[in-house]
Amino acid sequence: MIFPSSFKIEQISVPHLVTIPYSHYCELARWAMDMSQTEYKEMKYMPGYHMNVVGRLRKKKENRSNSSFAGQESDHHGGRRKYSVPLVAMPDGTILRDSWEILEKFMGPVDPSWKDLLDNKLGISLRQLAYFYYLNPKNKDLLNNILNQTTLSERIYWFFFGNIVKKSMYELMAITKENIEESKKVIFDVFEKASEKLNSNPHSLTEESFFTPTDMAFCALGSIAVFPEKYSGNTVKMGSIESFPTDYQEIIKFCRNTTAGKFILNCYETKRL
Ligand SMILES: N[C@@H](CCC(=O)N[C@@H](CS)C(=O)NCC(=O)O)C(=O)O
Repeated sequence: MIFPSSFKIEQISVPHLVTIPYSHYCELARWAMDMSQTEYKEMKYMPGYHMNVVGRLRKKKENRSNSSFAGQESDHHGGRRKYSVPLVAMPDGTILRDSWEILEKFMGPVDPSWKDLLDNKLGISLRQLAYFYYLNPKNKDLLNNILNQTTLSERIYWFFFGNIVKKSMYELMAITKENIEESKKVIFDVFEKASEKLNSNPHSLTEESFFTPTDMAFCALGSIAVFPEKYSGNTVKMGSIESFPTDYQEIIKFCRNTTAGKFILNCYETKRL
């Protein structure tokens, strides 16, 4: 394909999920829509390229979410929420504004204290960690693998503007060596907390005996720490972990070996379509 698809919200007849396809917040939204067997279309964009479409859909402030956003890590102004994905454009003209509204609409309510921890701590820290490795020029194959799955115009855009986009991503998400150490601690802490809970109830992070929307949120947002085979329902291939830098592989192997990591791998294996 030469250009990514675009659409007019007034003309759609099924929900349109707008994503940066490899994002774990977008994966949460996608999994909720897949699992609820909703008919929908996914509109995928590379960072930078997404701003035009998303900015148009979120022009009105009421279409911006109040949950975490890329830039919160660097104390960026909340106006950045204008460009946040995922969102779902509904055929009636309304917008579901973030992964949480999408999850709750299609799967049901989420435990509020887990939501806060997953949205503001785990999701942000894992994004910082993953971008730290994916954007590093030393690991250019990781990014190239993602770019190879996009349209020609996005690849051309990244060829010319990639370095500018990367620089602004580093600043926006405060991606530094020191912050990565802090992110790792947060990730391991949340995995430990989830493992403790799952050791007492192997079915769910909640009191239920089945897979709840809260569990889906933990699995999708935590997936970037364990890279399950069916990540993204195979919408995007992230590359095999053997090709990742050794220190990144070690973090993944460590997380995979925790009770929480095993839970994520198992839920992906048995529940991800
Ligand atoms: N709390 C939001 C977080 C969404 C988020 O941070 N999305 C990132 C992708 S991981 C994003 O939109 N980045 C691009 C940008 O902000 O311009 C949600 O749950 O949807």
